[in-house]
Amino acid sequence: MGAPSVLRAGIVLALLTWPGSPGELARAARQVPRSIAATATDTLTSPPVLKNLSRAPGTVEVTLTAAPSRLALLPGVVTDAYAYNGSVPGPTLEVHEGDRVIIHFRNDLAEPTTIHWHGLHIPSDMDGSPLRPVAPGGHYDYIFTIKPGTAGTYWYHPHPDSRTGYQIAKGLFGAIIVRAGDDPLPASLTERLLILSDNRFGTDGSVDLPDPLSPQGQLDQENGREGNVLFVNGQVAPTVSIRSGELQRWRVINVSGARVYRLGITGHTLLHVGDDGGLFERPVEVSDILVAPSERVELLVRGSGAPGSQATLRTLPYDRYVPQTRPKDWNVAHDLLSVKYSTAPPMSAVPVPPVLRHVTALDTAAVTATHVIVLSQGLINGRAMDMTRVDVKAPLGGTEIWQLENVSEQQIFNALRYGLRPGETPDVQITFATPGVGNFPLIPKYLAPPMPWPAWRYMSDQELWAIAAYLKRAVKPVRNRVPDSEGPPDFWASAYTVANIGPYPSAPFPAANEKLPR
Ligand SMILES: [Cu+2]
Repeated sequence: MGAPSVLRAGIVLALLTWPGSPGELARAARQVPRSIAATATDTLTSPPVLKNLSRAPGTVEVTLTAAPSRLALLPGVVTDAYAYNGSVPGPTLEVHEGDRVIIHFRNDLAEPTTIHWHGLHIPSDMDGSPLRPVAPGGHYDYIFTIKPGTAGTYWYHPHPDSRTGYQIAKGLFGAIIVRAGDDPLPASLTERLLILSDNRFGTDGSVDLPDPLSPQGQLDQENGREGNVLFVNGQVAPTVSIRSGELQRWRVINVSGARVYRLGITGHTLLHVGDDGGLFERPVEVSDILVAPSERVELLVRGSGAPGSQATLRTLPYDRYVPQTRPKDWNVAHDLLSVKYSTAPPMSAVPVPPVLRHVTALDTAAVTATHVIVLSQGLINGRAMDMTRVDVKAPLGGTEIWQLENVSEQQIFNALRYGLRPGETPDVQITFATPGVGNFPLIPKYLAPPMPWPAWRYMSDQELWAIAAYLKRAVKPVRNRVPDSEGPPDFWASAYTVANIGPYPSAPFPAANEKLPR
């Protein structure tokens, strides 16, 4: 097939986290927490874990099939869905750092699909990009090795050209957990996986995916498609148990197409211990936390309530909308999950390590290039996605600063873990550390959601992929630049230097007569 365009950017980033191993905190290798298991009073269930067919040490070999399924996604109603191995969410892929992973994938859908391993640092031909569709009835073996230092929470989903949002809305998504040999958090903690999704259904139970030209379809494009039914692991308002004084480890993944969650538990604060790039250096105490589409967070939930009491995990109001299309209920909190305290007496507090791992900042003195990335209505630097064109070439091992400018009228949720408000211009710093085409960050401190971008639903998946190709590489806000530029940046002229990056195959942008849309 043709040249992999943007992906050939071959960009891989290194982040601000170079995990060290805080020896004093290191724990026995390959310990798996008492996890993800429900207790007698939990109604929340977890997706099944993919069965490892291999007996070879350090090898995880599994089979995954995407197929149409008729499932009761809503109680009492049968929905024509898509499912991985028959379940929504799909089964969880659990691996350890260093594992060789073999996934025998079969596509039993009537349309092409792929599996994208969101956030994992793997070769591009193994990452299920739109460039490598698996035909209906076809199969593909995804084979990759989990890099050291990449422990964390990830997810997988289809990434075919133009149909990504559709296929995820139909039910194709699942969790990935990469475990560390030296996880600093006690393995004795109850660990929970919370996959947050939303969806909308017709009266006949079908997934509501309206014609893009219909009023609802246009609203979906304007705001991103939000659903009115909120699921946790495919369940509506389930219950989890906790004991007074207990410390629980929650891994949260937002697989929703557009909904931004602002999570809080009534009467509780949360210890935010990790995100897309795994554990932080230090826990951060928060009252609530924003989780954008595709983002993952790790939380420690402390059972500060009294025996027998109850609390609620809710998503709190967050205004990411333009006034004209703001949903009526945007300022209402939605319940996601009940947290029920057992009547057992409080247990003694479990200490949280003050330092989870060592994180080394990137060296800004070694920056090889600075790029201005202007995000506007469906375009990056005025250009639409083209899979045959290469937009960025980056030197292997180089570190670059990318200035992201949002000149659209909406917030853009991206690699930076927060909304990029109109006019906001953070810098991000990236390093290119893995050879190859369209590779993924060596250590993904922040990864962009390739598909479900609230402000970018105007665009085709190809265009979204173009943004992803840029922003997946974004790592660390370096500083905030004065939002002085609303016109086309002097992008290639100043940022692209042959000496640093090598010859570029197409004309510089912008040409004198090109203007960014407003
Ligand atoms: Cu993804």
